[in-house]
Amino acid sequence: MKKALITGVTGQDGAYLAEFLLRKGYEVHGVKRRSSLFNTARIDHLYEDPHFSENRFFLHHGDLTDSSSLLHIVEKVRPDEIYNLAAQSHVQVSFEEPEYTANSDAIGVLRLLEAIRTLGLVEKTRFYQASTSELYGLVRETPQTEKTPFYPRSPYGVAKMYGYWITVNYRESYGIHASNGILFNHESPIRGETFVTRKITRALARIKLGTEKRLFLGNLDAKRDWGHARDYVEMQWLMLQQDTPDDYVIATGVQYSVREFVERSAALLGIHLTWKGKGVDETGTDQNGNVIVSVDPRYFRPAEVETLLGDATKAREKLGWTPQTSFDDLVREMVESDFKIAEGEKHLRERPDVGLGN
Ligand code: NDP
Ligand code: GDR
Repeated sequence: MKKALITGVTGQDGAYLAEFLLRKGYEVHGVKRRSSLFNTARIDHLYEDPHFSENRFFLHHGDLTDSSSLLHIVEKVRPDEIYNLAAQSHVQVSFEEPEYTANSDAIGVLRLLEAIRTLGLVEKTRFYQASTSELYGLVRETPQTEKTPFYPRSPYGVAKMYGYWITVNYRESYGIHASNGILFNHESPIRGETFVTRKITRALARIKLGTEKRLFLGNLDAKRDWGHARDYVEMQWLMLQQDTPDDYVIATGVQYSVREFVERSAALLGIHLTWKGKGVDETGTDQNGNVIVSVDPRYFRPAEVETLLGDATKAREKLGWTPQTSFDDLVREMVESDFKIAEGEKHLRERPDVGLGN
């Protein structure tokens, strides 16, 4: 039975990948951080009572900023494949925590590669690095391919650039089977709630049910190439099944603006919108009953990535990979899921007997 180690297993991609690898018959080990509240909501359904012998899913405490924990876990598990998905992954937060972001997103990659090297696992352990379209930042050509020059625009992007190159370097220097997936934005119903897509679907679902009034966003004109996380984790696995390691762009090749994402979500919910530059309105609607979407400069970034559009021809030709989920289906799935969650929240709030109504 093959063994995989996933860092960032409690995140969006970690949850989909763990599920995917368990279905493929892997023994899956995940690295999770200690936190004061439970942080395993996305993977709880995969976790089985460790007292049962057929259990194939295991969690270990560790942190990308702590070499000793990583060395210990890699030595204990001796995985066939490591998927490095852990990262401080929020671009705006990286401007507020640049040093921590560099420690986890840049040096963290080095720590894992060094663990493979120093533990003598170069021949055994294959390595996947979660690289990103944020590397392109101020884009030099459209669409972006594996050959497009990088120009990161945030401490996150700069840290990920180190992660990209150290992965290439350990492949070339030591012969580690190490690959970069340059993934464009990918979303899902379990996307973190502060990324723009989930923020939109969550807020509009609540607005529809009357439990929230307003939606405040930053740059509405930013354009992204949005795919579904479920499709993208399959590619992460495919990359490690190749005889030769390599780097691949993973994208849909279609681009929409943040404004279009809002419009599509609102249309599915039957919400009529009106756009407003600034200011706060107590009611949340204009005189015609249209829901107001406002721009709050608080969500502007010191340096913005205005437009991203990927060309995944190489992945299509070499890995046989194509995305399965269209933009419309992605938005629909997220809206439907958040509407159900919002209904549940509303139901609880309206039940004084469970004490959440006050
Ligand atoms: P999430 O933010 O949902 O998940 C990040 C994961 O990393 C969480 O499990 C988080 O733990 C963990 N983590 C954060 N910091 C540390 C640390 N110091 N040590 C150990 N674990 C840590 O991200 P996604 O699942 O969306 O993305 C997965 C990876 O892919 C990330 O590296 C991201 O940068 C990259 N990426 C994502 C894209 C996207 O559109 N989703 C596109 C391109 C790249 P906790 O749950 O405790 O916070
Ligand atoms: P991104 O995703 O920065 O592309 O990074 P995010 O959803 O945060 O932003 C996308 C675009 O929307 C604009 N925007 C807002 N963003 C947020 N979060 N909140 C808002 O209110 C808002 N209003 C407008 C942003 O300015 C931006 O242009 C994601 C992460 O998953 C990274 O880890 C990953 O590497 C890249 O995608 C590819």
